[in-house]
Amino acid sequence: MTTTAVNTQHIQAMDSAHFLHPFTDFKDLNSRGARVITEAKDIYVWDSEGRRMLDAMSGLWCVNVGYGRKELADAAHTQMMQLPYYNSFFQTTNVPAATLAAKLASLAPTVGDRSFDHVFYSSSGSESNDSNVRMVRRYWDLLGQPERKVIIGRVNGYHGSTMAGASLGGMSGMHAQGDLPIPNITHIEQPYYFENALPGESSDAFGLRAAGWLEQKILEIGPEKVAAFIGEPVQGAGGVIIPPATYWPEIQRIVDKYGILLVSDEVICAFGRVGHWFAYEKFGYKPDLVTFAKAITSGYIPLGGVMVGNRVAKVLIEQGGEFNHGYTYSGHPVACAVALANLEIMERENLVGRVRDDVGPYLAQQFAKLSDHPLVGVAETCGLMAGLVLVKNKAHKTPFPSELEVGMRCRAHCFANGLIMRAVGDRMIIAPPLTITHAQIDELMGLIHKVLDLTLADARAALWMD
Ligand code: PXG
Repeated sequence: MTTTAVNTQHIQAMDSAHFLHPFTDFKDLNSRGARVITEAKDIYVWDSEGRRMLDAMSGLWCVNVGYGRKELADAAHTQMMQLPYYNSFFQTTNVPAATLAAKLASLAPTVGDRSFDHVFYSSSGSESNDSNVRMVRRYWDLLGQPERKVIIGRVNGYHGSTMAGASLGGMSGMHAQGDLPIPNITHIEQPYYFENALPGESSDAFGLRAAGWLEQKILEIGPEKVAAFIGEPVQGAGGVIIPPATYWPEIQRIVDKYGILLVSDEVICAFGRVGHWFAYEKFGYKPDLVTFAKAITSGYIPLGGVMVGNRVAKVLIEQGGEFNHGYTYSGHPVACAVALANLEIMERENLVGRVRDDVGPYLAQQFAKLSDHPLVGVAETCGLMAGLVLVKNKAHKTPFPSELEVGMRCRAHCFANGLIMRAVGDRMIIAPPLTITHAQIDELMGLIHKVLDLTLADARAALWMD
């Protein structure tokens, strides 16, 4: 790959002077200068200094078909020349938006009495979750139960960064800035076995106990006031927290018992990440609303939305009248055309089946070997997402004091060695493109072993290890 000639310092100077980055300490970034990414191909990205990095995060959990797909660029170009934009507000539609809605309805599995025949479009995961709040409230109003207002989310869940998205999520750092959560949103503890299980508790027993926190919360609030529960099938931004197998079926039993709506936020997990088109199928539950974004277009262009299950859709359509909610870009023709081309690639290359039956199991097998590393307390995968925990005492799985920022040190070694892997505290996580080959997984594992060895050497030199 030939990198485009870019004057790094010039870009960094403009960036520092004018671009306020998301989730960033502005002053700190300005003191060092942003990394300038200039090109990408397959599973690799290049920076302006010509350094190649294996992108084990698919951008930000998006680029499921990998970088450099001409078909997606062609789909955008063709659609832009034909109809670059038109709104879908005033009894109007466009060909890609209607076609994609039908396609998504055909891909979303029916479970039990729940089918997904309808889509509400937005441009991001955050907006989609705002739409969820609007639809959930509208649903209960229309059913004559306006007192059902409370939505329950989870600590360390991530549902976006708008007022509603950040409120539904359970990130304490976000809540601390800006008086969040907004009223009528509350949280239960996450199903994180490594941190929250009792000594000697089995994973299955922990899963049931963690789901039970939902029932406790519902009873504490009063079931007649609870509107919905929202959760990610596997928490992504929270650190690839994979729930025990017993967790979701028990959540389903509880929401059914109290008649509350279930929202599955699949912004990360849908479109093959866990080996299914939609993750609720893998985990055995039947949501009413399913949030999607990111990989619907493999991140090539912004698009998000909500799959609206028949329970909610029926009420909104038959009893609702006008729904006073929507976005300029709801059903954007170019974004929908790119999504259609992206889904076509995924189908043609059987990327979902490949994750389920081939590269997912291969990654699981290779990743499990990391458990032998002296620094690793736990190493686990789900499809093509994986997380490992860095610990100071392997036998007792003792964490490092958080102020040592061992995860950030490990991440620095990643960047220096051509690997993009995220640190969430001391949990290192990956979610590579679904196109990754066995040889590339081997390359990835070699890099992970290398950065773990370097981090271990640092921790030993600083006398941090037990
Ligand atoms: N829901 C989930 C489950 C997400 O992962 C959103 C909603 C919000 O999507 P938008 O498109 O509004 O960003 C997300 C986004 C990270 C990280 O650090 C993860 C996300 C966004 C930014 C950073 O892992 N996920």
